[in-house]
Amino acid sequence: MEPFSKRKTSLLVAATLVMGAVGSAWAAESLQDVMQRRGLSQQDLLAASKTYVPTGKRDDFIVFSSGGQSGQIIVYGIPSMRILKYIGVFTPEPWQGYGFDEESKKVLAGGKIDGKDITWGDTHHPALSETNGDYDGQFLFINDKANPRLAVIDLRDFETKQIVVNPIYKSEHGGAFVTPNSEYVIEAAQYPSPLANKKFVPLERFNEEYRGGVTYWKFDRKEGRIDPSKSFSIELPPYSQDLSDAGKAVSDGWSFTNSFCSERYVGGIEKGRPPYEAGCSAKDTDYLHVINWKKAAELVAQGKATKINGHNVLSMATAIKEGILFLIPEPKSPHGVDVTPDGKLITVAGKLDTHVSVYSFEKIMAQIKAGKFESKDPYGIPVLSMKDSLHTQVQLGLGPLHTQYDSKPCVAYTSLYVDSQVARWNYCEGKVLDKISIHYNIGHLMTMEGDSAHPKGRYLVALNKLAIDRFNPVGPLHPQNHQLIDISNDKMQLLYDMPLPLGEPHYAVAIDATTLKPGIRYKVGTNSRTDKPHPGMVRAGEEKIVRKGNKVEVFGTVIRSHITPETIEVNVGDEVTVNLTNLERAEDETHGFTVSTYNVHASIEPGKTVSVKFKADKEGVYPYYCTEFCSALHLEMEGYLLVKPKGYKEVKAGAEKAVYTKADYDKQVKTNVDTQAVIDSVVGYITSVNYKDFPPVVSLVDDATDQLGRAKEAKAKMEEAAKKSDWQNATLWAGQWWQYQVKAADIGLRAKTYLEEHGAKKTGK
Ligand code: CUK
Ligand code: CUA
Repeated sequence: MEPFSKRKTSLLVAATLVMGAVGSAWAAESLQDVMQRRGLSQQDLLAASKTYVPTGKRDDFIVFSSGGQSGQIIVYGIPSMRILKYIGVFTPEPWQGYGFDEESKKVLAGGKIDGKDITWGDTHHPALSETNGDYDGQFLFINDKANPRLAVIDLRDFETKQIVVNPIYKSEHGGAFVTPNSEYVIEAAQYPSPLANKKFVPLERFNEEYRGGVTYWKFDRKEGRIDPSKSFSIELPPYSQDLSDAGKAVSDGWSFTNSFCSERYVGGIEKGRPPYEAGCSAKDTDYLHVINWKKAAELVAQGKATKINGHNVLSMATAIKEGILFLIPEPKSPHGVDVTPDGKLITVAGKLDTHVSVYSFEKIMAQIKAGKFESKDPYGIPVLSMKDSLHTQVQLGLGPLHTQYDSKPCVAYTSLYVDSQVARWNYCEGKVLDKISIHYNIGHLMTMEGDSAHPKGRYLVALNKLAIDRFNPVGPLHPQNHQLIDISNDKMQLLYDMPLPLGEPHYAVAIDATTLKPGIRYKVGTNSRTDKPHPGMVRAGEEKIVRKGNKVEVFGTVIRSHITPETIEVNVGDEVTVNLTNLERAEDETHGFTVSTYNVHASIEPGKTVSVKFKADKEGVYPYYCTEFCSALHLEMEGYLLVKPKGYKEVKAGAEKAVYTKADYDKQVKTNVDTQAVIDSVVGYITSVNYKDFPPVVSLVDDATDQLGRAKEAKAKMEEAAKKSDWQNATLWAGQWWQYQVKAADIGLRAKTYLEEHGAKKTGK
C-alpha cells in the first residue's frame, strides 16, 4: 500500500485533471450550444431575456397575491417571478413567529368569531391603499371569504396589524376594494343569511329574512387601522352579492357590486330539488347594485342607521327612500365588475354569456336624475334600464370573468375561463384586438397597477386555476399556475410559468417597486404589531428577571451572538413571560427565539421587542436558543430554562476549576493581535475609497464600528483579569474580544466586496 501522503497527492492530481477537462468544456459552450443541448428556440430565449433578473439586480414591480386557502399573502417580483415573502395573515406563520409570540397572537385573536379561534382563511382579494386613485404603497388589505373577515397589513414592515370580523355576514366575497383615497374598504356579502347573530331562520323564509349587504369599513390612515365604530353596512336583498369596485374620478362617491343567483333559488338535492347550479342560473340577467356610498356615510352620521349586532346598518327601506341604492340588470351569472381608470365606464363580465357589458356612468346618472326607472325589484329597489345604461357590449369568448386595464387608452384585458384565454380589447370602440391561450382555466388576471387610476401596462399575469401538465408531477394536488405575459407589443407573448404551491390565489395586485418604502429596522423597543413602545423593552446592561408570586417575567436582549440572560430559573407551575429586544442596528440581523417543547417562537428583527409566554408546567431542563443562523457563533446563542421541582433545595456549587493558563491567554492574545491586522487592512482599503457614496456600506461601517466598540469593552475586562493573574477569566474575555473582532471582520469584508462590485474609486487620500 502506498504511503498516505503520496496517495493524497495523486488524488489531487487526478481531481485537477478532471476539473481542467470540465472547465474547458464550459468555456467552449456557446449560446447556440446551450440552446441545442436544452432544446430552446429563439422565442424561448427572447422570453428568458425578458424575465431574467441578474444576480444583485431587482424587479420592477412587486406583486401581492392572495395565498388562497393558506390564509396568507404571497409577495413576488415581476418580471423575475421570484418569491420574496409569505405574509402570515389569517393563519399562523412559524418563521415570522406569527401566532407563536404574544403580540401576533393578539392580532389573530381579533379574528376570533364567537370566541372561537379560526386558524385558517380563504383569502381572495388583496387591495393596496390609494391616494387620488393611485397606489401609495402604504397599506394592504385582504378578505377571508369563508369566515367574513378583513385584515390590514402595514407595508412599512409587511406585517399584519389588524383583523376585523364582519358583524353581520356569515361569508363575504366582494372585498377588499378601496375607495380612491382609502376612506373605506368595501366588502360585500356572498351567501345570504340572517343578519342578526345566531338567529335561526328556516330556508322557507329565505326571501323574507335572509339578506345580503355591502360593508364600508372606515380606514383611519393615521392610525393605520380600521375603525369599526365608524364603519357601516347597507342591507341588500338575498341576491348573492359577488365582486365590487369603487368609482373613481367622475364616479368617485359611488360603488358597484354585482350578484349572481338573483333568482333567490334554494336548492336541496337530497329532497329531490334541482341543485343550486341549475336554479341559480335560470334567469337571463342578474343585478348590478349601484350605491352612493358618500351619501350613505352622511346618512349614518345623521343617525339614520339601525344597529344590528352593534354595527351601523342602513336598511333597504332607508336606502330606497334616500335614493342611494339602484339596480341594473346584467347578463348572465356575472362575475367581475371593474371600473375603468378614468371612472367613466364599468365593465361587467357574465360567466355564462360570451359578452362583456360596458356600462356608462353618465348614462346611469342621467336616468337616476330623471327618476326614470324601468321597474322595481321585489323589495322596491328602483331598476334602471340595461339598454339605456350600456355604453357597449363586446363578444369576447366563453366564460369571461375579470377585467384589467392597460396604460394605453381604452385597452382592457379580460380573462376567459372556459376558453382558457386572455382577450385584449378596446372598450371605447368595442372591438377585440388580440387573444392569447393560457394554461389552464384562468380566474383573475392582473396588469401592473391595473385597477388604479393610472395603470402601468407592460406585463400581465394570468392566475390560472389548473396547471394539469405544466410542471413535474407532484401527486394529485397540483400547484396553481401564474403565467407572465408581455403586453407591451401588438401581439401578447407568454414569458414564464410560475408554480404556486400555497393555496388558490384568486387575485393579485402589482405595484411599482419604487413606490414601496419599507423600513430596515424598528425604533429600539417597538411592538411591531401595535407600532407602539413595548413595555418589555430594556437596553443593554438593564436585563433583569422579575418575580411576582408565581409570575416570572424576563426582560432580555439579543445581539450577535448571545442571549441575555443565559439562564432562567423558575419553579414548576410558574407562568413565564420572556421579553426580548433585538439590539442590532445592522440590516438583516434577525434573531429567533424558542424554548424546547413549549411551542413558542419569535422572530426578532433589529429593534423589535417580542414576548413569548408559557406555563412552565413540567419540571426539567429546557434549552433555549436563537433560531436564525445569525453569525459564526450562532449555535452558541443559547441558554437554559431550568424548571425546578416543588420543594427543591439549592445545591451549593463548588468553586469552578480553572482550566486555562497564562500560555492559553498569551496564545489567544496573539490571535487577536493578528486578527486586528486583518481588520486594519480591510479598514485601510475601505477608507482609501469613496465608501461614503454608498449608503449600504456606510451602515455596514457603522455596524462594524459598533462591534469594535464592544471588543474594546471585552478587552478592558480581559486586562483587568490579567492584572490579577486570573488567567481563567482573562483567557475567556480575550476570547470574547476575539468574537467581536470576527464579527467586525465579517462585516468589513462584506463592505469591501460591495465596494469592489460597485466600482468604488480611490479618493487619493
Ligand atoms: S373570485 Cu376567484 S376567480 Cu374570489 Cu375574485 Cu373570480
Ligand atoms: Cu442569533 Cu442565531
